[in-house]
Amino acid sequence: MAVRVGLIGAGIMGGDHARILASDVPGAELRHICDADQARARTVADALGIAHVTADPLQVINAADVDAVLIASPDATHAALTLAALAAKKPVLCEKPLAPTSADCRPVLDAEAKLGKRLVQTGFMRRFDPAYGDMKEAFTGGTIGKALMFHCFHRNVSAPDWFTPEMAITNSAPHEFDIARWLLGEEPVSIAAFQPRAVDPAKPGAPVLMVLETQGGKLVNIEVNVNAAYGYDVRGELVGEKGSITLRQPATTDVNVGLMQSQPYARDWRPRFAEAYRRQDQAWIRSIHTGVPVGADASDGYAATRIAEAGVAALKAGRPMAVTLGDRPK
Ligand code: ISE
Repeated sequence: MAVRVGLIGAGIMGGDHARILASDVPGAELRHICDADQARARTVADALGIAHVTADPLQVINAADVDAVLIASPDATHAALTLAALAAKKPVLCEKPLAPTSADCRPVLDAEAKLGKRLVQTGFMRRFDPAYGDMKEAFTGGTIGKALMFHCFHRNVSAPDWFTPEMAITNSAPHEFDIARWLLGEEPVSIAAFQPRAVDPAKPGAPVLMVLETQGGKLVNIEVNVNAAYGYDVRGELVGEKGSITLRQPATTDVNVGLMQSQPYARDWRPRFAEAYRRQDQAWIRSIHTGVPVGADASDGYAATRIAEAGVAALKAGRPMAVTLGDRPK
């Protein structure tokens, strides 16, 4: 039996998830698509043969022919729509962040705990990325010995028009907050945040440099520059006592011409992490068939948002802030 999916959001991520579910995920059937922009939703539906188009997300979540919900609407809607999916007792893959504030995440954790069953997967797709997976396998296999530092660069071409100055920390950096927790297996205990005085901090996407310290005394430095201009560029290097492991940019060709060798950068995260999204969505549907949850859960979504809140506070205060992840229900 196929898992019948209701998709909420037909924008940059909703459209990509629709394409992935329709073409790369055996065992999934996309039945409903919802977006406030009906024309946009209709365009995706017509291209992929999706039966139902609506502007009402609750109609999708509660539809009798929807078994599972994928939320790819604006960040501020994520928690409320996830709560509605939990109320309908339907598995939900919610794009990151779970919510822009930890206060909005909390009811999701409590509602799921009350159900006594894990139904929420938070869309930290880098956990499914082959390169990060190889990095974690090498590290846990002892290749580089004890981890000391994790260097992260997260660069976008340019900030979208809906991007606010804080979103470098609350919208982009949660990927690094989550992948660092997943990779190191440790929680951060403090975060410091800086911005170059050469930039206008009020400019959406102004660069932010953060340094986290973990329970075990490891350092994670994260540069987020959403106006990098030259390309979409995500880098990582895990440094240990015996060596380091560096992410390689996925490339299929080198172009050799005019005494130069070059490789293209992706324009945005979709091609850069295409395999991660594919594997994430396939694993989600497989988990619904098997009943064995996978990937980041609601508690991971809460943790990433808590770290982001501390990062925003640290930037404003001009000093390191403690990261407290509180008591999270199992
Ligand atoms: C976006 O929401 C993502 O998830 C991308 O991975 C990230 O690079 C981008 O900055 C975010 O806005």
